[in-house]
Amino acid sequence: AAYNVAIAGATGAVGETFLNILEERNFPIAELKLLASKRSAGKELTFKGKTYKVEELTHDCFEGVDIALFSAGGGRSLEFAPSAVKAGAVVIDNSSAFRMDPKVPLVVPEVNPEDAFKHNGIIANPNCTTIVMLVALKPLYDYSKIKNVIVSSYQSTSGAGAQAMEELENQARQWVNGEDIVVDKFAHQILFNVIPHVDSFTENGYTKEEMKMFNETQKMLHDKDIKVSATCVRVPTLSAHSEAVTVETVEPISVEKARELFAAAPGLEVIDDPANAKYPMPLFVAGGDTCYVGRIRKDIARENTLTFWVVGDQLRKGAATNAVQIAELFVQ
Ligand code: A2P
Ligand code: 11C
Repeated sequence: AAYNVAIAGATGAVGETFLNILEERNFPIAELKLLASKRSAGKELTFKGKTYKVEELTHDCFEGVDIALFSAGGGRSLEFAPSAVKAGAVVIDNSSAFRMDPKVPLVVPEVNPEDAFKHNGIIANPNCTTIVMLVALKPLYDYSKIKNVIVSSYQSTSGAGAQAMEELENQARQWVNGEDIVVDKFAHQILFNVIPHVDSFTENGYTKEEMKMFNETQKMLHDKDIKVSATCVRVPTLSAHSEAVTVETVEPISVEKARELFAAAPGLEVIDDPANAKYPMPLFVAGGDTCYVGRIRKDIARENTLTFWVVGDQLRKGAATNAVQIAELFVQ
């Protein structure tokens, strides 16, 4: 069987990655519809050597669509996803709009694939930072329950969209040319800086991004006892998010056991040879679908606690690849 697929937000950073992933994985597509704002209507994009014209995202553009991949911002998902569902499509939504809706499954195929089949038309793709962390936490969780997680993220500029990534490149050019640095997408200059502020702040002092890691982890593992305390930080890298994770488990897990569990987990590889300066880094992880874990060690400050470093391409595994993998669950 082949499916009629629509991509809402096809011109964005994740949208472009959707096209690459669908092509690389040879997803069975009958017809492809590329949707974006009115500004982009008529723009041409290439898929498998064929040129497609971008159309405006509207309520009645989903006729005959089987699978609609949304990554055009939460507002667009809230407005247009119900129209896609009404037209008979299954929506896989990359925004945060529906993630905590109890009627909407939130899925990472390596973590909770069975949840995908309980959908009512919409399946939510988790936040990229949560996905990368969960791919690594799942094999540990299957061995021992997890009490709590302390995580600091090092998030690439492309997580905030294609224009935000360009802002870093532009600031580098402006700096080299001795020009004024233009700040637009981030609260501060990102070049030569780190900004402990991803998404907006909430009343408890955490940002929305940090609370996504708390809430989405509980939802996907179906475990309200897991508490995730995150500090999400934007760093001047282009692609791939990195995370320093400290996890306290109910049962002790030795470093050797953790390495074995990580190595056997789907979607995850271990690069952990610090003596030879081998550990995962965003510069080398970007462009792939695997998450990499390294710096695995026993925490010296707390009992039953492991500390490690995990890196994953957030536009691919953190967004587009994960969404296409969800679609593939239905193709199988
Ligand atoms: P457009 O390029 O026409 O603005 P990113 O996350 O990289 O910033 O991309 C956002 C994506 O969402 C783009 O494809 C963008 O299209 C799309 N988008 C933004 N606003 C709208 C809108 N009002 N209607 C439809 N698509 C939108
Ligand atoms: C970032 N994680 O890096 C964000 C982008 O909830 O889907 C994705 C936000 C989300 O800025």
